[in-house]
Amino acid sequence: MTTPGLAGLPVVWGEDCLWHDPAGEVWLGVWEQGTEVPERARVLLAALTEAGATVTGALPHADDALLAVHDAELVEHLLTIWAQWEADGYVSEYGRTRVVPYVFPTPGLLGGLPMRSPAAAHGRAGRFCYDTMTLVGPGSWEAIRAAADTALTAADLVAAGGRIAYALCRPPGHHAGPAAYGGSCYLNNAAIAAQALRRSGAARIAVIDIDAHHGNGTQAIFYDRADVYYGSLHVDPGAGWFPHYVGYADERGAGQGAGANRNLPLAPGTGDDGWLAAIEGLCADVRERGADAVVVSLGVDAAAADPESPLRVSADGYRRAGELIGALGPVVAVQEGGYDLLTLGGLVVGALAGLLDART
Ligand code: SP5
Ligand code: ZN
Repeated sequence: MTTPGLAGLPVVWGEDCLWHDPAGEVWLGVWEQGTEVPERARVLLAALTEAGATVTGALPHADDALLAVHDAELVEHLLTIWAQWEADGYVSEYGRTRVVPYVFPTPGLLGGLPMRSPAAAHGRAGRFCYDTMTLVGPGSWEAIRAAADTALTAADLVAAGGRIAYALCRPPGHHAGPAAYGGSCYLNNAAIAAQALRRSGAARIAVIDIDAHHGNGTQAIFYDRADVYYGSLHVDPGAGWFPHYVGYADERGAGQGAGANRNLPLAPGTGDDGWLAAIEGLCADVRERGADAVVVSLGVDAAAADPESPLRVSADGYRRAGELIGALGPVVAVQEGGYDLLTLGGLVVGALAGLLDART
């Protein structure tokens, strides 16, 4: 007999999030099993239901909410690339069952020349994608779009006066930038929710990203803005961890956004004490700046058992993180990473219970 701990918590869920099955990832040139699997969502849904949360369906939202943070070309690419890949015979003639890029238009390749849209789908595949791990296949777009609707529906609940709402979405989003996708992320669900909250009248938003990895996409989207603070704690990219090139402490924002970006890189092996101290540091920023609503990028891959990060956070650590963040104000929690199927459910339930229990 378990004690329901999430009574009254709205969990927004869209069945279409299950359609995306990357069927692996190409890592260091080799096709591997991959960890961002549909089963993650099933596990979370079961755990949250068991804990007494109220599951509510994701509602469709217009594309303008996506286009408020992403370039139209990226959205169009994600919408069309699989159909073109299939129609052009990459599956039937060459056995390439997923879209995997092989050429990337880096600044060094372009040398200052304008971006092109290559005629061949295998050339175009790398235009917006920055790694080989973020594959597109049948059903990917439906899930990508459903994940955004899930985050938007959760944002609506908080905009309407709710204190907490949770978006049970996949694929995750925080590595997706204005015109770039990677890191198992395609559209930035958390950034889309944050911008929707701005549009519904909240003047100042704080995004707190507790996924084990730096949310380079969210940072890029809001880097020059003062109205959306971005704070992240994550395994130090300088110690050899994804996303390698971004997520350093000296990235503090630019222009109007100078000072509104905070990165707290953590050494591999960091456990509850160091991790929670960093969260408290981000919370202090938010209290000082003020925020009308908080978006939490709720990845639970900093947990000790997770295969994708070397951080060592416990289930109790996640609960205490929820208590710290929930005290800041209304919260939209958006699911990001978290890959250990055996512990995933308990970690998210703990974090959400902490948010619910927080004293505001
Ligand atoms: C949302 C999110 O958590 N994205 C994680 C992206 C980091 N992925 C890095 C993957 C590195 C390769 N993993 C290989 C695991 C051992 N096979
Ligand atoms: Zn992560």
